[in-house]
This record gives sequence, structure tokens and C-alpha cells, in this order.
Amino acid sequence: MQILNDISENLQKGKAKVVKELVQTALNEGIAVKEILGSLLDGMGVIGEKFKNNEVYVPEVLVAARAMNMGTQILKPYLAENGVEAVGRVCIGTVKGDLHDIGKNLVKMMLEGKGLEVIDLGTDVAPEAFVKAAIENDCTIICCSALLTTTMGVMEEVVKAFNEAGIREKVKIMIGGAPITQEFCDKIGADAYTPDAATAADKAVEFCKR
Ligand code: B1M
Repeated sequence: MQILNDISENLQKGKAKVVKELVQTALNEGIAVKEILGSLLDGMGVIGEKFKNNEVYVPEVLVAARAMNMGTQILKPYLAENGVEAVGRVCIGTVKGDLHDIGKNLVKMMLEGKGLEVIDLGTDVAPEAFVKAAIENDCTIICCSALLTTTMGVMEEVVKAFNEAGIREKVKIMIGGAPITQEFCDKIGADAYTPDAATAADKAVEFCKR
């Protein structure tokens, strides 16, 4: 579909306002939210490849990221699944040393779409800050995101910090982000790895229902 290509291409050019308008037009035309989100992710994927190959640099990636965030903001109300309601409180953040927040923001939106209350700790979150927030907000789950191979190790420190605080049994630790795998999750003793935002939200609901 042409409009989906246009969304992807304008995202790659960092044209946030155009992306926002196109996303709204696509919604008005009745295109499925999943497909629209797919076109945004596709554009970000192209930028990611170019970034890896030194064809674009940090400023281009930043404007593309801004366009991605503006596009997903328009989709936010539609990411909720009709009739699905869950009760629970989740703390979410990107781990210490890591500033990537697009995936985290998507997970947050999907969790909210399921009716969960989400406390967003932002990026560069230290293990102790996850513990403090979980205690203060009486969270059922914490969600940690990491996009860098150099920061994914912080997730193990997060698990340790919850153990040391004596609240490991009370709080489920969910992890995700591009370099994370099920194997890594098992190794560090987290409760769940999910590869994408929608699966993360489903898993969180499952934990809250138990
Ligand atoms: Co960065 N960056 N970046 N970057 N960046 C990557 C991650 C990289 C793979 C690019 C590359 O080389 N191909 C590479 C990492 C390589 C590695 O670690 N092996 C990289 C690098 C190297 C860096 C810097 C070090 C570059 C530099 O400065 N030299 C630097 C680090 C800064 C820091 O964090 N300290 C850096 C900086 C940046 C920007 C600031 C420019 C920007 C971030 C802007 C922002 O987030 N506000 C940026 C971006 C945008 C990217 C790429 C291009 C896109 C990431 C993204 O948003 N993807 C990325 C390349 C790529 O991924 N192809 C790259 C879209 C997003 C929706 O996907 O976050 O994976 P993702 O989330 C998914 C799932 O993973 C999952 O759900 C989401 C959607 O379904 N998920 C979870 C994510 N978190 C979850 C948590 C959960 C569950 C599921 O909890 C339960």
C-alpha cells in the first residue's frame, strides 16, 4: 500500500510532521493499526541498517526516532485491545548506560492498552532505582529494556538488586530489547523475555492474573 511506503520513507527522512499526518490519514482510511505500526518499524529498521553501515549518523537517527515517536503517539489510543482489562502496576525503564527509548515507549503503550498502570522511569535507570520504584509503587512487575550489548549485562544486576532487597519473590522481572534472548533471560534468572511489545503486554497480563 502506497501510504504505508510513504510512512516508512518519511520516517527515514525524519519528517515527523508528515509522518504524523500520514499515520492519521492511514487510520482514517481504515488501515489496520498493526500494519501502520509495521510501516513505522520498517522505516526504523532501514535507518538501523544504514546506521550500522555508516550510511547515516546519530543526527539522522535522532530525527527518525522523533518521527517514530510522533507516529506511535497517534497510534497510542488504538493500541488498546477492545474489552481487555487487567489490574496491576508495572515499572518500566531502559537500563543504566542505555538511552534508547523507542521500544520501551512502545511496550509502555501496549501495557497501558491492556489496562495496566505504568510508571515510566525513563532511560539510564540504575538497578537500585528499579528496586526503589518497585517498592514505592508496590509494583507487580518491572520491565527492563536494553538495546546495547554493552548494557544488557545491567539486567543481571537488576535481578541481583531485587534479590538483595529481599523482594525478588514479590516482583516479576520482565526483560526485552534487540540483543536480549530467552537464553540470556534464563542465564540471569529473570522471569520472562518477550521479543516485542505486544507479547510483553500479553505476558504482563498473564502475570497480573496469577
Ligand atoms: Co543506537 N544502536 N546507539 N541510537 N540505535 C542500535 C541499538 C544499534 C544496533 C545500531 C547498529 O549499529 N546497527 C547499535 C547497538 C550495537 C550493539 O550494541 N551491538 C547502536 C549503537 C552502537 C548506539 C551508540 C553507541 C552509537 C554511538 O553513539 N556511537 C549510541 C548509544 C547511546 C546510549 O544509549 N548510551 C546510540 C544512540 C542512538 C540514538 C540516540 C541516536 C538513537 C536512540 C533514540 C531513542 O531511542 N530515543 C538510536 C537508535 C534509534 C538506534 C536504532 C537505529 C533503532 C532502535 C529502535 O528504536 N528500534 C538501533 C538499530 C536497530 O535496532 N535496528 C540502534 C525500534 C524499536 C521499536 O525497537 O527498541 O528493539 P526495539 O524494541 C522492540 C523490541 O526489542 C521489544 O519491543 C519493541 C517493539 O516491539 N522491546 C522490549 C524493547 N524493549 C523491551 C522491553 C521489554 C519487552 C520488549 O520489557 C519486558
